[in-house]
Amino acid sequence: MRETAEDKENTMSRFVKNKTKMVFYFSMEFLIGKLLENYLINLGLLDVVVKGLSDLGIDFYDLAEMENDPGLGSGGLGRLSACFLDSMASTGIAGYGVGLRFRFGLFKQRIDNGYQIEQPDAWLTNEYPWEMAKPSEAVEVKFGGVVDRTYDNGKLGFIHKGYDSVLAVPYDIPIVGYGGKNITSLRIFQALPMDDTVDMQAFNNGKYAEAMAKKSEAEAITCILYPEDGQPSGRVLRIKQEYLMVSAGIASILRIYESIYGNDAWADMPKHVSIHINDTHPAFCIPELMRVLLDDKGLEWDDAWDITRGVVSYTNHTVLPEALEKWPSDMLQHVVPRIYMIIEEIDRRFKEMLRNELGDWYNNCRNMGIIVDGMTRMANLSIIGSHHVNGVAEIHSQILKADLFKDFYLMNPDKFSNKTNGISHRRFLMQSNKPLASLITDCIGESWKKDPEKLSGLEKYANDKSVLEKLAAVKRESKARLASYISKKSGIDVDVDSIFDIQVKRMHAYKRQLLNAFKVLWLYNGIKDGSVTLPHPCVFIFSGKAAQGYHFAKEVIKFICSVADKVNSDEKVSKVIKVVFIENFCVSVAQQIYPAADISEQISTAGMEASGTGNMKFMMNGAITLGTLDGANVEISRLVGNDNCKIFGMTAEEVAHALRSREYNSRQFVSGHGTLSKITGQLVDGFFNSSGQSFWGIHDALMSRNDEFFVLKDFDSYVGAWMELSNTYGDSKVWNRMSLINIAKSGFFSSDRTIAEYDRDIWNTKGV
Ligand code: 26W
Repeated sequence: MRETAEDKENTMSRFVKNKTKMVFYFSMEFLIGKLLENYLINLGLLDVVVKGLSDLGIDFYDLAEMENDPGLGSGGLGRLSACFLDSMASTGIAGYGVGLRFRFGLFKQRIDNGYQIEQPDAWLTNEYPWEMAKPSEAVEVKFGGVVDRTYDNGKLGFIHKGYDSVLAVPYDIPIVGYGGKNITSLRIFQALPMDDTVDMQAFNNGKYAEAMAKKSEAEAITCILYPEDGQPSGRVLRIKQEYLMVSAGIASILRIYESIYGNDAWADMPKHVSIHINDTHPAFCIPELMRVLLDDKGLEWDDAWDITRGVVSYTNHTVLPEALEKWPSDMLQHVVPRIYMIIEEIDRRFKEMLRNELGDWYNNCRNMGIIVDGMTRMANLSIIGSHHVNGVAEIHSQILKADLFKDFYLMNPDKFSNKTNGISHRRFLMQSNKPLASLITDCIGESWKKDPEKLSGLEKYANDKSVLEKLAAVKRESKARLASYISKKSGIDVDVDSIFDIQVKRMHAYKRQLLNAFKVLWLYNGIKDGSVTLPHPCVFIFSGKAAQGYHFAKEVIKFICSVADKVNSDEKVSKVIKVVFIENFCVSVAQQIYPAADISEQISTAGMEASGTGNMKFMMNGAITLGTLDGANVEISRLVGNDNCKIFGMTAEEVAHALRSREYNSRQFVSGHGTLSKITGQLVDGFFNSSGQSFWGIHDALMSRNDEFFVLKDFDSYVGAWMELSNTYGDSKVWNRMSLINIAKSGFFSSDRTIAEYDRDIWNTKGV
C-alpha cells in the first residue's frame, strides 16, 4: 500500500512536471468493486502473490473474498464511472474521480419469502483498507444564509453572510492502471461538522438530540446515496450532497491548478483542466466554478463564463422524464443562495440571447430555459454551461438530438456527439473469466489485453473444432462455478448442461423483467399441459435490486420468486426448466454471473434504455444477446450480425408512434389473445395463492394503465425469438461459433475505446 501511495505521488508529479492536462470526472456514483485482485493484476503481481500465499497454506481467493465491495452507486452509471477511471489510468490519461464517501452504500438486498428486504451496507465499520484520509486538505462548504451586494470603488461584489458551514474531508482511493505505470485516484468527500463541539447548554438540560443536532445534520449529508426526495427535507439533502461534492471537488482542483500555473492564469484553464459531469448530479460545477472565479478570483463575468464553458463537459445517461433532475427554485435559493443567484444570471443572459437571436424566446424555446415555472432544470443548465454534450449509445444520442434536447441541438449541432459506453475488459474478462482469458491468449497471444480490438483475431477460429470445443468447456466451467454459488446461496440445484438464460440489472418497469417472467410462466403452463416441449432444459436466472420506494419493481421481484416456486416445485416442469433469483446484485456478484451466461436478456422497451453496459459484459464473455433494438444492443447487433444475436420487438419509432397515436389498447389486445388472457388472469385468480399473493399492481399496470412498456404487445415476438434461439443451442457447433464471434467483436466495447473517444473529441488532453 505504501508503495502504491508513493507511485501515486510519482504519477501526479509527472503530470505536474509535464503540465499534462488533467480530467476531473465528477460522479455521484462510483461502483469500484473489490480492489485487491484488480491492483495485483494491474501491477503484474497476482501470480506471485497467489503462489506465495499458497506456500503459506493460504488461499488467495478466500482472502480476496473478505474484502468489502463498496456500494457507492446504484447501477450502470456508477459502474461506468469506475470502468472509466480504470481506462484513464491504463491508457495514460491524467484522470481523477471526484465523488462522495457515503457512510452506507446502496442497501444489501435479501430475499425473504420472495420479498426484497433492505439491509444497511455499513461498509466502513471495519475500516476500508484502500482509502487514505487527507484531513489537511479538508475544505469548508457553505449552506444557507444571505448574500449582500457591496460596491468597492464602483465594482460590484457579493458577501455571503449568516451561512452554516460543513467540513468536506477528502479520502483518496488509488486507481492502478494496467501495467502499473500510472496510479491516479478517486477522491471521495465526507461531510463533518466544522468543529466537533456539542451545545453544552442543551446537553446539560437533557436535550441530547438537540445538543448533537449540528453534528448529525452535517453527517447526514454523506450518510446515504440518493435519499428519498418525495419530501422537501429529502430534496434539501440531495441538493446539499450535490453541492458539497462539487464545491469541495472544485476547491481541490483550484488548489492543484494554482500550485502549477499560479494565481493569474485563469484564462488558460481550459487548456489544462477538464471537468466532466456524469449526468446532472454534479451540474453545480458550472455555477460553482463561476462563483469562485467571480467572487474569489475577481474575474469579470464574460471571462469567467468563457473559462467555465471551456472546462466543463456533460454526459446525459437517461431520457426518462422522472429521472431528469429539477429542483424547486425557492429551495435552491434557500440552500445555496449565491449559487442560485449565479444560475439566475446564467438563465437571464441565455434567455436574452435567445430573444435577440430568435425573437420571442418564451414562445419558441420555453423548453430551453433553466428556470421555468419555479423549477430549475439541471439538464438545461448542464447543456448551456458546457462545451460538449454527449449521449451513451448511438440510438440514445440520436434521441437527444431529435427529441429531448432538440432545440439545443438545432442551435448548436457541433456541441452534441455520441460516445458509446464501454466496460473494462480487464475486470470483466481478464479478472472475472480467467479460463476464457487464457484460451484467448493461447489463440491470439497477449496483445488483446492492451489493445482489446485485437480480440478480432479470434474470428479466424470460427470454424476451428478444437477451439470451439475448448470454448464450450470454458463456458461449462463458469456455469459450474455459478451453479455451486446458486446452490450455496439458495439451495436450488441447477443442471450445468441446461441453457443459462440470464437477466441481471436494476429492477425497472422499462427493463421489462416482467416480460421475461411472463415467458417463464408461459413455458410452465405449456410444459404442464403438454402444448410446449423444449428441446433443451433451461435455467432462468434473475438478479437486481429495486429502489426502496418503487412498489411496482418490488412486486415484480415477488412475482418472479412466485413463478420460481411454482416451477421449481413441480416435478414435471422442474425437469425441464428452473428459475433462480440471486440476491444482492453488486459488482462482485456480477463478476461471477457474466461468464456463465449462454443467453443475455436485453429486453427493454425500445427507446428507453440509454445504453446498457451489462449487455457488453455478457457479450464479451460469449453470451448471445436476445434483445430489442435499444441502447447499445443496436451496436452489438450491427457488429455481430443477425446470425449471431436475436433481435425482436417494437422499434423505438414504433414505440413513439404507439404512445403518440394512442392506437394501442392493451385490454383489447389481451382479449383476443388466449395465452396472454390466461397469464394476466393468473396474476389475480388465485393461481399464486400458495405463495400468499395476488399481483394486482402488475395487473393494473398492464390492463388499467394500458401497458405503458408494451410488455403484452412484444410478448409474441419475444417468445418466438427465444424459442428460435433456444432451439439453436442444440447445435453446439453453431452455438459455439456464435459465442466465439461475439467475443471476437467485443473489443469495440472496451472502455479504453470509449475513453479514447472522449479524449479525442471532448477533453483533448494530448492537445488539439
Ligand atoms: C435518483 C436520481 C437518478 C436519476 C438518474 C439517479 C441516477 C440516474 C442515472 C442517470 C440512471 C443510470 O444509471 N442510467 C444508466 O446509465 C448507464 C451508463 O451510461 C446506461 O448504460 C444505462 O442505460 C442507463 O440507464
